[in-house]
Amino acid sequence: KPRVFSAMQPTSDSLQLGNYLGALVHWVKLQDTHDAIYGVVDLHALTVAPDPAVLRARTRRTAAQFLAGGVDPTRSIVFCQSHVPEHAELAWLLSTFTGFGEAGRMTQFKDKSAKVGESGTNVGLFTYPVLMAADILLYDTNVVPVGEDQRQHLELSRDLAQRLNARFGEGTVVVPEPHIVKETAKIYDLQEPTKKMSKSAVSPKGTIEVLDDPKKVAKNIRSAVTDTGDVIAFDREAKPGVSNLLTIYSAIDGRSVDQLVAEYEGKMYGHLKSDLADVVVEFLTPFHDAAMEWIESPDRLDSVLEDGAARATAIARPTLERLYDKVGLLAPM
Ligand code: AQP
Repeated sequence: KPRVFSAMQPTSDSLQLGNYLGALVHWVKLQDTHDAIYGVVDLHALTVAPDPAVLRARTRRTAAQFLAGGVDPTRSIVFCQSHVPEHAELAWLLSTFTGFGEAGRMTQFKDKSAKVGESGTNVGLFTYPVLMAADILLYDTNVVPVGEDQRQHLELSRDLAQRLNARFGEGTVVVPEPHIVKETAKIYDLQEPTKKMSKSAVSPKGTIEVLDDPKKVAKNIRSAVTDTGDVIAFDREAKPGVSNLLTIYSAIDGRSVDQLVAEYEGKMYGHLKSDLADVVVEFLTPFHDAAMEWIESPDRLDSVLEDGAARATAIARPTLERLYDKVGLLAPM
C-alpha cells in the first residue's frame, strides 16, 4: 500500500473547522487505501513558546481529536513527534541541504514572523518547513493530505527529496505528492472571509473551534460576515463570506454547492446561516462526545501514543540510518 503521512500542531485546545474539513476528514478516508501515519507535531508547536503544562495538555487533546474524528489506531499509526527523536535528527541533516534564501521565501514564516515582529521571532520558526520535510521523508511518504496553506512547505519537501536523489542516487528518498482536496482546501475566517480560518486567529468570533460549546459555535455562524446584496450564490471574489458558508455546508452535508444554491434561491442570508448553524452543531456533537471520552481517559490515550511511537520508530530509524550512511556519517561501533 502507498504510505500517507500528515500531522497537526498542538497549538490550541480545539482544532478549528478548517483543520477538520481540510485535513482530518481526508485522513480518515485515506486509511482505507493507504498505510497511514498521523502525528501530533509538538516540536513544531515549540516555535510559538507555549506554556509547558498547556502544551502537554494540548498534545493529548489533539491526539484525542484525531481519534474522535475517526482515525483508527489499530490500522493507522497515531504518535507524538517528540517521542521519535529521528524527526529532529533528520531535520538537522536536511537543513544542511536547504538554501538560506529558499527557507526565507516561505510565506508562512513571513506571515507569522510579521505578526510577532523580528525581535519576537525565532530560528525554529524559520526552519519549521525543514522539520516538516523531515517528518514526511522519514516515512518514505507517498502522499501528504494537507490544506492549501501547506502547499508551499510541501513543495520544499519535494525539492529536498529531489536534491537528495540527484546527489546520492534515485530512490534515496521517496518524493512525496500533495493531496489537496480542492473543495475544502481552504476554509476561511467567518469574520474576515479572505483570510484562512486558523487556530490562533486574532478574533475568536471568526473561528469554529470544533470542541467549543455548541451555543458558541452556532452564535459564531449566525454572526458570520456576509456580503452586500441578498442573493445566495457562490462567488469567491464578490461574495467571499457566503461562498465560505456554502463550502462548509456542502462539505458537511454532502450536497454540492450548486444544489445548495438552487435550494436557497429566493431565501435570505439569515436562513442559510441559521440552517448551517444547526447542521454544524449536529455534525460536531458526536465528535465532541467521543473526544471528551478520550480526553477523560489519559491512560488509554497514552497507550495509543506509546504504541504509535514504537511503530513509527520501527520505520523512522532504518530510514535515518540509510540516509546517515549515504551522506557519509560513520556508523556507531
Ligand atoms: N483554514 C483551513 N482550511 C483548510 N485546511 C486548513 N488547515 C489549517 N487551516 C486550514 C490544515 O490543517 C492541518 C493542520 O495544520 P497545523 O496544525 O500544522 O497548523 P496550521 O496549518 O498552521 O493550522 P492553523 O489552524 O492555522 O494553526 P496555527 O494557528 O497554530 O498556525 C494542515 O493540513 C493545514 O493545511
